[in-house]
Parts: sequence; C-alpha cells; structure tokens
Amino acid sequence: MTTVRVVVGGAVFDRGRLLAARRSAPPELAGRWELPGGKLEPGESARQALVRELREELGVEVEPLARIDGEWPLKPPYVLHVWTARLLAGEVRPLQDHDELRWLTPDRVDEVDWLEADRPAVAAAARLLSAG
Ligand code: 9L3
Ligand code: MG
Repeated sequence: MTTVRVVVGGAVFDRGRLLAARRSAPPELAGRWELPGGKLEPGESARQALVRELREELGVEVEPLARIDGEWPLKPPYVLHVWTARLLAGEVRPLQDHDELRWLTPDRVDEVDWLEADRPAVAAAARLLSAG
C-alpha cells in the first residue's frame, strides 16, 4: 500500500491580491510560478506546515483560513492541497527556492506561467478574491 504525502500550498491574500512565487529550483521547475509552500513534516498539520513554510520561504507570518476543495497530483507519492491564507505581518521576500514574487489582482492571475498542478486552485482563489 502506498500512502500519499501532502504538499501544502498557500493562496496568500493581501489587499485584494494573490501572491505568486517563481521557483528557482529544482531545474525542471525553475521559472514556473506556484502558490508557495512545501511538504508536511511528520506530526504536522497542514496549517502548521503552511505557517512554517511561508515563514521559511518568504519571511512572513500568515494565518491559514480555509482549504480550497480538491487535491491535485504531483510527482508520486505527493499530492497538492491548497489553503487560503491572510498575510498577518512582514513583507514577502524570496528567501528560499524562489527568485521573484508578484502580487496579482484576480483579473491578472493568468499573466504568469503557473505549474500545472496549481492552476485549478489559482482559478478558485481568483474567484474568491473577485467575490470579495
Ligand atoms: N509543488 C507544486 N506546487 C506547489 C508547491 C508548494 C509545490 N504550489 C511541487 C514542487 C515540488 C514538490 O511539490 O515537486 C515539493 O515542493 P517543495 O517542497 O519543493 O516546495
Ligand atoms: Mg516550497
């Protein structure tokens, strides 16, 4: 039996915009945009992992809000879950694994080349932002 392992991504909202992060590593993903985040560590909840990952990768504190329905396949055994999150404090900086960050209004989320796995969650996040 194989057990799936969860990667959590954050749809980070601030002032009506969604955060997009461009990966700098690994080489096969470099240049593609994602909802920042990473793998759950043993014993961690998705919310805890998201808070830790965004602190490490972006230097900010976020409050996870709600999970976006769905689960998207990554390289086995990983699957992507996405949570909306609110920026609490700090200014995002690409500290790890990213070389550019962009805040996108919901009408402009298609302007960056998202990783395939992230696209459905990005569309859902943009709808949530548009709905206010
Ligand atoms: N991944 C895809 N979309 C995302 C995230 C955060 C991650 N929004 C993929 C990229 C890697 C794997 O999941 O193949 C693990 O991510 P990380 O720990 O390298 O960020
Ligand atoms: Mg990561």
